[in-house]
Amino acid sequence: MTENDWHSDKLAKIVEARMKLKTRFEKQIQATPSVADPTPLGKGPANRHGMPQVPVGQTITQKWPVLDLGYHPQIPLDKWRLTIDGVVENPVVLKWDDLMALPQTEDVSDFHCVTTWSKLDMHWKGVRLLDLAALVQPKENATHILCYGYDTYTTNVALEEALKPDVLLAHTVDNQPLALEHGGPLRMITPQLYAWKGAKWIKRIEFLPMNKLGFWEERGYSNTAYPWRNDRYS
Ligand SMILES: Nc1nc2c(c(=O)[nH]1)N[C@H]1C(S)=C(S)[C@@H](COP(=O)(O)O)O[C@H]1N2
Ligand SMILES: [Mo]
Repeated sequence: MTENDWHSDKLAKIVEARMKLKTRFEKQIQATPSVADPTPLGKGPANRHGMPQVPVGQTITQKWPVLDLGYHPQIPLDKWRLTIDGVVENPVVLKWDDLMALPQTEDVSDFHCVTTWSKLDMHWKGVRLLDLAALVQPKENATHILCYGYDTYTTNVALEEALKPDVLLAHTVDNQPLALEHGGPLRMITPQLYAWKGAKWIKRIEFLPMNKLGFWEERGYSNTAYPWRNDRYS
């Protein structure tokens, strides 16, 4: 086998596992509020998902504010690692080159911060959480992920949200490398949930057989964070 054969064999396996995961979670994904809510709260023309352009209580901003715990960890790419573990068949620790060798996805999506600003039509590039899940293969009992940042931040996401095709581990935004203050070199984005569900400076994704609250969820933020239900605090 040449290195190329090995590489395309690995890719073919990821694509096959991705299809299986999609099938396994399709019903749950179709039932989420950002897909199936008959009375979504918001205003403006339909967005790319048939939801209102802006969720209730949000104002469009052109600027991109920075929100975090105040510490911006700097990880050189040669030291950078992403651990994906928990209830999975094949836990992995990815180096930067491993991440870049995975299928790369570009997507345009909106960013809704719970502090009431929304930035529309951001152009992202990175690796789908779905493809990372295909790589590690969550066991049958996996229901959630808990994401960890290099700054000690944590946030939880249910798998039916995390496996949506626009959930990316992003390294590039609007054709520029993701800036440190926005979570560079790599952050997660969850365009169909409030933005605190996307960990900046992501270092670990743990698949869990139950729900486990993250940093803000423990402090009264909503477990589910659906923008079109004004689902901010619990
Ligand atoms: N690692 C980490 N990720 C984080 C946070 C954080 O404090 N640490 N803050 C969250 C919150 S509350 C929001 S609103 C978004 C903000 O992303 P931005 O600073 O790029 O606008 O990142 C989320 N991800
Ligand atoms: Mo936030």
